[in-house]
Amino acid sequence: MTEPRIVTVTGAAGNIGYALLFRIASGQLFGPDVPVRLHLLEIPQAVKAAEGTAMELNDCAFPLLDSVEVFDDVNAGFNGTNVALLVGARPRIAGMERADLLEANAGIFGPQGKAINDNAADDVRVLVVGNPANTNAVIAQNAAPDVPAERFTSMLRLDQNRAIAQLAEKTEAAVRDIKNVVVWGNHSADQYPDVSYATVNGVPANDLVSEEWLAEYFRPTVAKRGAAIIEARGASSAASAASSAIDHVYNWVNGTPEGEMVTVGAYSDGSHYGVPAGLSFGFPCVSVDGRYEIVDGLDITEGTRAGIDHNIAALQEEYDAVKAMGFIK
Ligand code: NAX
Repeated sequence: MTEPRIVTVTGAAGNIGYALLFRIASGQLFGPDVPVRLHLLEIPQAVKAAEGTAMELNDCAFPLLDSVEVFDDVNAGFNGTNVALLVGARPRIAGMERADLLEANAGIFGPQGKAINDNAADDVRVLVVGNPANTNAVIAQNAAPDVPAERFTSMLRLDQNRAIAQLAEKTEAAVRDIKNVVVWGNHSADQYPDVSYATVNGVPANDLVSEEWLAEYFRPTVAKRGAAIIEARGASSAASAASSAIDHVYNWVNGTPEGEMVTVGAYSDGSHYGVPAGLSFGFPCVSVDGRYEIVDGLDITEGTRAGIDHNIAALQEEYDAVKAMGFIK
């Protein structure tokens, strides 16, 4: 057994929180030898519900769960945090403009970033799930000048997993036989799911599927999957989002398998694929020695270039909007 790790989950009483917490407590976030201490951070109105979830977590008698505490104070909630999963966010309600949504969420992710800066462990790793995830990650990162910028990530892994599932179905392959699917850019319908580097049982995916299928079915299906889930379930993706958050952090801490890259909403320092500095952008990454590194030098087709550029424009617009509101220096 190693030292227990503190994991803070915001929005712990929400749908994703409920699907996520039990998997963390059972040891799937770090592995079977790492005990966890869970901090459940909520807004005051949802503390009672989070306490109910804490009771259930205790009732599971997970051998790796050392403690569960519920907080509504950000500084206490992030005290000593090794992994922060920022799930809670303000949803878009009818009549809300995009600018209102960005501002409402900046008011959440700014203070959370500062609280992480001031209270979390030196090795803190942050994954932003709450939407708009990429820009929320930028806001949190800007409020945390003492934390290395690359420790703030946003979640594109669900998009990657959705893309793998579609490719597996089309090629009648097992998911485990598919490697190196990438989703560039924004966790929104703007994203660019890309099979240029993907293999299916070692065969290039591009040899197995047509550009017509990619353009007319694959890319729109993956990009609009969130809306399709809402339409079918009457509620947004929860278990699949939680599962992808587990994948993201597990690989970050334990490494990516040899020869495989995964998609991370990673901090751009301006030196990769023409993405401006400061954006949180879906990039192909490998995890080496506990750090996600962007994979450079991939051949970029004309189609991929257009997809990347489209996402740069979308994310730069959000960045400029929150900067004009004063949330980014
Ligand atoms: P829910 O509405 O079920 O839960 C959100 C929870 O966050 C609520 O319990 C609420 O009280 C809490 N919360 C709100 N403000 C908070 C704050 N300041 N501090 C702490 N907690 C706070 O939403 P859920 O279905 O769990 O989804 C959560 C977020 O994930 C949403 O923004 C959603 O859009 C986003 N998603 C992101 C995905 C991704 O791939 N990046 C995919 C799934 C999901 O759509």
